Amino acid sequence: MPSKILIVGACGQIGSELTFALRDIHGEDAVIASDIKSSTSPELASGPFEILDATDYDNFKTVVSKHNIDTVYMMAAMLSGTAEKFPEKGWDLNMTSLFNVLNLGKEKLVNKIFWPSSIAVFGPTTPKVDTPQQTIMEPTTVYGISKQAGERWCAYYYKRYGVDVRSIRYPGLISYKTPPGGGTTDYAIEIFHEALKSSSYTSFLSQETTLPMMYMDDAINATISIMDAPTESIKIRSSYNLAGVSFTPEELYAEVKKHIPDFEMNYKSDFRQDIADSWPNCINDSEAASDWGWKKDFDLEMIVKEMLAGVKSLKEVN
Ligand code: AKB
Repeated sequence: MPSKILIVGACGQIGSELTFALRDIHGEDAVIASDIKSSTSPELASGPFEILDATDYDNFKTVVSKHNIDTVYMMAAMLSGTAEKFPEKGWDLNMTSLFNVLNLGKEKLVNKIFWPSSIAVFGPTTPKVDTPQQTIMEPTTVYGISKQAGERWCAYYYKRYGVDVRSIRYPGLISYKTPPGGGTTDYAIEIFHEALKSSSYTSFLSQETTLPMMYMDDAINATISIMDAPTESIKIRSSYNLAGVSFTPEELYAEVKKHIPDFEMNYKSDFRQDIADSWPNCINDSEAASDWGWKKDFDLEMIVKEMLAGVKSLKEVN
């Protein structure tokens, strides 16, 4: 049986688009989508799909053996906002699922692993501007602590057991195909849906909160590029900094308003403001560029155009 790719968390914001992209490259049958619940997306369900609880090692192992899996993209995670509401659950899901996939690598049941980290590994003591790859990391959220610890475990499993695990510190990701699940950067997606629905939006982050963001196409491109890169070019085995474009809610509002002139934006910060304030404004990703050729394509203007067209097309279908 030819070796295959497994996406864990395929119903999520990144997992769904990664599944479509990898199926385009390798063919539908070569990419097994999996999630803890069955998919409501006919597109996802049109290819092979497994119910998989990433915190259950035996369940994981069975799916891996059944499909002769070579490569796992472990995308299941509890994001920053939700994990603050359920700290122990967040820690348990994020760490147990990582250990399970790393142990599959250690047992040589899979050859290559992708695991996502995040800008949440940084904290209030980290330099906020041009945040270096190696710097002070004192995250103050459960999500950030789990990602920082996870990075250290990835580096440990690579060094000690030779597990080929690769990782990226994603900024806030902007996409329209699948809704995000409980992140601090979700305002930058909600704004498009509300702009088209009611011409007004109340941001849960203040107008001057600058955060690093990225369009999903760039994120998928980066994910596939790091996994396709030759082993010797992956010099960082914790996780690579990755930058897209940094902007504030106010700047995003101004760009959306160019397309929807009567669009109104209000601001009412909630608990996610503290989280956002602890993260960097913009990231230095020169090592991803020099080690495996990372380069972004989408700036703010392009993101806004693509998002408005994408969200509109969803509304026409529904
Ligand atoms: C979140 O807001 O929790 C995520 C992230 C930056 O990792 N989008």
